[in-house]
Amino acid sequence: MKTKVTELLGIAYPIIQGGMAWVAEYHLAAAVSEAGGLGIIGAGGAPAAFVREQIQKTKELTSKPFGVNVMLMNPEADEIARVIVEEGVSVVTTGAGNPGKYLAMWKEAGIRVIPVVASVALARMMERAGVDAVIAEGMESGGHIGSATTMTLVPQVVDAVKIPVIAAGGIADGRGFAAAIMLGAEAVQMGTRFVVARESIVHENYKKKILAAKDIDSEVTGTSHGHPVRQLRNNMTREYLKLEKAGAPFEELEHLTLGALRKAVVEGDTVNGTLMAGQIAGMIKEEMTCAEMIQEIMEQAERLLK
Ligand code: TUI
Repeated sequence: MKTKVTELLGIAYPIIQGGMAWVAEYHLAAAVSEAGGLGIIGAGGAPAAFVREQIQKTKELTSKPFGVNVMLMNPEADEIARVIVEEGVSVVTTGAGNPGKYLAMWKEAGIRVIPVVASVALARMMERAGVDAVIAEGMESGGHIGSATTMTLVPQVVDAVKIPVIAAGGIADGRGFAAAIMLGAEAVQMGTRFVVARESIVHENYKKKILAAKDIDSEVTGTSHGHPVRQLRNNMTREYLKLEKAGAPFEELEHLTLGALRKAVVEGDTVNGTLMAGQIAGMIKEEMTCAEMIQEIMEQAERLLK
């Protein structure tokens, strides 16, 4: 299936894997790229040296295009931005901020730059700054989110900019893919579905929680201090929301979440870890390889779009 995004990125299918912190490491990224989508290494809060190693390991597993996601709150974001250029990565996505200060360097290096935006205003600003496309991410997504839903954000961003728009948030099958195309998107980005890919190194306990999740099993923590994060309900979210409701200071809340994503992904702590996942987790029932997933989604979508 050809779209402006498959052309822009040199990939077979317009499916991008979300650059999830801790989750999106080189095995997953390489598997998605090998399957014809765009695999992405999620730099998350990792040091620049670790990101460089991840890039090099991905190159050993695939010769197809792949990307790196820069989480802009990372204290080493400046160094990571340079590592991406030095390693000749072809696509960069960004999250949780405005990547403006890196654009000139990345564009000069011939890198395709695709920021995640959660509003029309940022999408417009990014287009003016010269990015190649934007990912419009709705609040159905897991992790750090904005406040507009995918259904409302995607068509409004599509109307506001001329560059291609990639839809994210709440998409995990061919129906969601087809709906995104109907809203004017040129590709989709999926996160939660790839967390449970066979090639994903995420702890079995975390995967089981996603596979068992129902439609209303996620909570949004951190709204009171401007960093809303969607994750599956557990002991951690119950504690957090109780404290947040009581007006606990940011430092106390932050203490609760420190290292909690790692705890969930690496140690499989589903009680006190942060099980970031989108609202579509309730629909995901089976672990599959990335290639199986992408084939299934494309077949279903192409049938529907006809
Ligand atoms: O970035 C994400 N999702 C993430 S980042 C992350 S790491 C983390 N871990 C623990 C606590 C908090 C974060 C986990 N999930 N998605 C992309 C995204 N970007 N969603 C929303 C935004 C966004 C928000 C505001 C992008 C730009 C923005 O603009 C602010 C500005 O400066 O204009």
